[in-house]
Amino acid sequence: MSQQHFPDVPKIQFEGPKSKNPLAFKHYNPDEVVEGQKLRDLLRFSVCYWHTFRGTGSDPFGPGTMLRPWDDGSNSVENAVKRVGAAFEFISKLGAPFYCFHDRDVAPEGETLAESNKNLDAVAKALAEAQASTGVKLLWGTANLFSNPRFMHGAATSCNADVFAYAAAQVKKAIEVTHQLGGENYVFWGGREGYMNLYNTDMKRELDHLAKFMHLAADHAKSIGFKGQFLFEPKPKEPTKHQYDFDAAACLNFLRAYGLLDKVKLNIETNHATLAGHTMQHELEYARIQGVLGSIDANTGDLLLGWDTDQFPTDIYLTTQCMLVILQQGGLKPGGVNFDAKVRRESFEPLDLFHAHIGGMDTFARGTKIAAAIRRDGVLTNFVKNRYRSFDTGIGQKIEAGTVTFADLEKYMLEKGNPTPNESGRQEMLENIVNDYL
Ligand code: XLS
Ligand code: NI
Ligand code: NI
Repeated sequence: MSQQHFPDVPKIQFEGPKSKNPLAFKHYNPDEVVEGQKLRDLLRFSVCYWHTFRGTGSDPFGPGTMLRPWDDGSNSVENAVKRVGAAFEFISKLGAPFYCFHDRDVAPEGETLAESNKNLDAVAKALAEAQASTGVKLLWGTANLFSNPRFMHGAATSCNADVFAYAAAQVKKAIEVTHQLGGENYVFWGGREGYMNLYNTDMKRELDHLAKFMHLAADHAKSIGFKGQFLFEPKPKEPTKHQYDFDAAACLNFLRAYGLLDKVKLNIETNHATLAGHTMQHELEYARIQGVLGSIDANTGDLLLGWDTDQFPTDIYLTTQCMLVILQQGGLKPGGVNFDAKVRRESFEPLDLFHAHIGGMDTFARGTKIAAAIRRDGVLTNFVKNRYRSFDTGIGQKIEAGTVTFADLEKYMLEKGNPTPNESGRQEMLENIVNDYL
């Protein structure tokens, strides 16, 4: 691989918290062991192809701003293959073990499905070679079922059966390429699977179709021997007014209702949690307790802008809260921490891609160590355990065991008269304690 796209950037090294070198990790030491795992294996960082190598910096008010000297701006396969070189040089210099892509990020869409498949095969060959020469692996693949105008009414939930068929063919190919490249997961984000207005929508039929689509995908994966984990990515809105994969709870209800729970887990994204009116910690914890926390798309929104701004995570509180949940389940494997994040429109130089990812990785490494320290001391777990102790013995134990009726509880309370007095929830004290660890 020719090392020529980022000539001024060396391989990023861990230099420790005292370093002032902006092109070094201060906190992410891939070999450091936390709760029995090397940070490299615990965090499984991934660079996303779409924002990092295809993002132009355009917004609704103006065109792209990004300087990407390796990219000639054409839609040719040749350009796509050249971009693979730049991408893998970037990912290797950064030291991220994984990357993720949509079919249409890596290879240009052709005039026909056959031509698009051929383009994808050509670029997949270059990706396979780049993976082999750098050791970078594929965390997950997915299909872009939202950009092309054919998907205006959705893909699996389109009212047009031919569009369903087209989407199925596209996902079939995307799963095959993901399999061929050793991808460890496959993601469904329902781009336009939702509605703008119920006047023209048969919601029942659309949900049935979405479930049918996932079952067909799982069947196909089985038939080709793809053992990767399927992941469903919640997002409440944008581009549609209501997306069917609204949040972790809605996704879980969907998976359970349609018999997909043993086939699909969740890929939780921070900015999507915010748009759903939840914290990321809530979404992660909800998924975890239900056994479906598969992977995360790490980013953050801006509370003053109401859309998916996909900024890099730089908030240590946020990553600490994420890692409290992730450590509780022992990591995300085979999932990982994918930076579904983009540099700002004003950060248009290639170097900014390094600053952004280094910051994200360091912020997660810090969050991991802080969360591990909190867990080691047991401050939160002990408090929570003690808070619910009335369910460990006596009447509480009987309630949990399911051995009492409403009549029994009435009798108990009539005899006792009044409940044992409540105790403080001590929220402020706990917030102060968490601050002590930062
Ligand atoms: C968009 C989603 C998308 C998925 C992959 O908001 O986050 O990038 O992660 O299709
Ligand atoms: Ni995402
Ligand atoms: Ni997103």
